[in-house]
Amino acid sequence: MPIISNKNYTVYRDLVRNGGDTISFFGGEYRAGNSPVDNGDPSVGSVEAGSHTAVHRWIGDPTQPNNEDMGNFYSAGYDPVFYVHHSNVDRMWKLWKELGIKGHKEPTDPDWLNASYVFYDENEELVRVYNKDCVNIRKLNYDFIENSKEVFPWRKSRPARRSKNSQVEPTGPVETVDKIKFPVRLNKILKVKVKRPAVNRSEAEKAKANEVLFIKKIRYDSGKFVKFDVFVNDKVKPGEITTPCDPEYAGGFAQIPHNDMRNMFMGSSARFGLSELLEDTNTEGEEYATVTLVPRTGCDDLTVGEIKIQLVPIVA
Ligand SMILES: [Cu+2]
Repeated sequence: MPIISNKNYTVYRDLVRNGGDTISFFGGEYRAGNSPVDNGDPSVGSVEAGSHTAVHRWIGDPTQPNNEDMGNFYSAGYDPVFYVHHSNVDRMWKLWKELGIKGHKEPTDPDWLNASYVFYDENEELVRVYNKDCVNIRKLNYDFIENSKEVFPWRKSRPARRSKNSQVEPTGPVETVDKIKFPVRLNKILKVKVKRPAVNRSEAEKAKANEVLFIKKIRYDSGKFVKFDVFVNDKVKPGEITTPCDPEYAGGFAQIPHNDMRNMFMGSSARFGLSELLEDTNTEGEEYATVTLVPRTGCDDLTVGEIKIQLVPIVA
């Protein structure tokens, strides 16, 4: 699949399919006083998890010992492209907000609004910047020069619905998730059936809550690049390959390494929006979803502690 169309599907996944609510888009909450690692593994947000991490990995130089500069936390900011790249992450935030989809709401918690950071300005003076001052980018005296959201090719990049006669029921037994002994090591493909909270939801029910797949308590060596992909209800015929442009591809979990944290294990989790995926794979009526985790790199000692599907209320 050409990289250019693949890219549009990735952005659609980041901004629409996997970013259906505040935490799914921005990521889990980090609170002062809680250690990130012990804090119940806050999830990665879709604004960061897909295209953002892929670009870090793609630009990082594989001939350097730690994929410098963009491919490692300590060195990413040495590359001038880092600032362009993160401006685009900021732009993705704006686009997500302006899509006008119910549930696309910024956090309103005062702890978040009043969180602050210090930076040096152009005069080498220390300045404190609050989250609440960054919500409205016009206050920051810049904008992105685009006024028609309709022009973005990714907006039309919802994967095409799979035709029923191209689907086959998988052969061979697949364990249900309650039979799996967690934590499970992802040194090989893991395929499990996960019970869904509801089947055949009406449009009114879908407007009230998103169906979300949670991969929780992921523990990984933060000194290396890790990535696994997640497929749901993949029923393509044997020999056919499911690509990131197909509806069965839920997304991936990927982390850029910290060079100074080799053999230090970090906790995280991931969320994947299922509502559109189930529609597009003709599987809304199935009691179980078949979830496949495919390790791609660095997963030999990565473990997963929990897999479940829940309804996440959509806050108006
Ligand atoms: Cu980044």
